[in-house]
Amino acid sequence: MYLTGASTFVHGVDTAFMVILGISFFFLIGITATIILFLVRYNKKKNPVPTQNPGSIKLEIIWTVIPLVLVMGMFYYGYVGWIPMKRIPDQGVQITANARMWSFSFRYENGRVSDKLYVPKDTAIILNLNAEDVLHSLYIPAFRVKEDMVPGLPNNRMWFQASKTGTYTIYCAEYCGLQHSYMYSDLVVMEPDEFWAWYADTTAVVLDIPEGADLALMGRQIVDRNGCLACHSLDGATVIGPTFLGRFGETVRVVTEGEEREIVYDEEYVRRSIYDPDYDITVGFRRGQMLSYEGMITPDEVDLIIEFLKSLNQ
Ligand code: HEC
Ligand SMILES: [Cu+2]
Repeated sequence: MYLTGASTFVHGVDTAFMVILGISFFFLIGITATIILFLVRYNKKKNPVPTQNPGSIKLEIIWTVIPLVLVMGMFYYGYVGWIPMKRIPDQGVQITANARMWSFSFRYENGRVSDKLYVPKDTAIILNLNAEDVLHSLYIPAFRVKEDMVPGLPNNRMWFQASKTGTYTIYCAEYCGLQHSYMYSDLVVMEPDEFWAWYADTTAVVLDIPEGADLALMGRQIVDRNGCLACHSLDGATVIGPTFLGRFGETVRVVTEGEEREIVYDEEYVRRSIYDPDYDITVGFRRGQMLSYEGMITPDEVDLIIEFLKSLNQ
């Protein structure tokens, strides 16, 4: 089963893994058997006078050469599995993967942005990795790929090629703060024609609100999708940022350009908090924790978030 993996890297990584696991098992069993054999054969009752062994060149050579061959074998399989990951092809679908505390987002060359990674099957996918705040790591276990995302590191890239359609999990594999364990997303592998149709569907970029839709519920989905709840609770508790519960329409104390002032928590305030979070800092909280969602959340989506926040007061 392990020969037909979800990506082209699975075979190489799994082969190296099985070789190392096999050698480890061979020694686990061999050494355990030798211990038991020696316990029986050379215990005090059976072998009352210990024999001095002055050394043996032959033995020294054997136990140097055999392990050398084995570790070189492990190295070979490891190297052969790893080198294709480092040879990033020139041609492929370029996607920018963006990480922030504590969510991923993916930007395509035509400007489409998504919180899940959608890719076509049997095509080289080149991810340009970008971390906005701290170290993150993009890990797709089913694909056997993982690469650290380092803030400010130029040419931070990884690539892979999917062999099977389906949905796989993407994890952040670098501890990046309190809600690190909530930082995951999906990788959706589609047939190429299906993918290109999705890619070209720019109407999806413009929000389509069906008649009679529950705006607050749509807002809730946007909040979920963007990972806001990692920092803002819905039950009144303070997490990293202030709670969303019962705040809309209230008066809040904020620090604006060093001056403390009172301001009404209204549409304008929410919009500014999302696009320019450091402009007003809610008293009791630190600046720089929330990053701007400019370019990630459209103004239409902000309106829906506002509807959701209002609904929390009812
Ligand atoms: C990494 C943590 C974090 C994430 C993620 C985050 N925020 Fe914030 N947010 C904060 C902090 C901290 C503050 C308070 C400091 C400030 O005003 O910038 C804040 C303030 C706010 C405020 C003002 C709240 C008040 O009571 O004064 C709003 C509104 C807000 N965030 C909305 C959002 C929305 C919507 C999202 C998701 C799109 C989001 N935040 C994602 C940390 C976060
Ligand atoms: Cu992370």
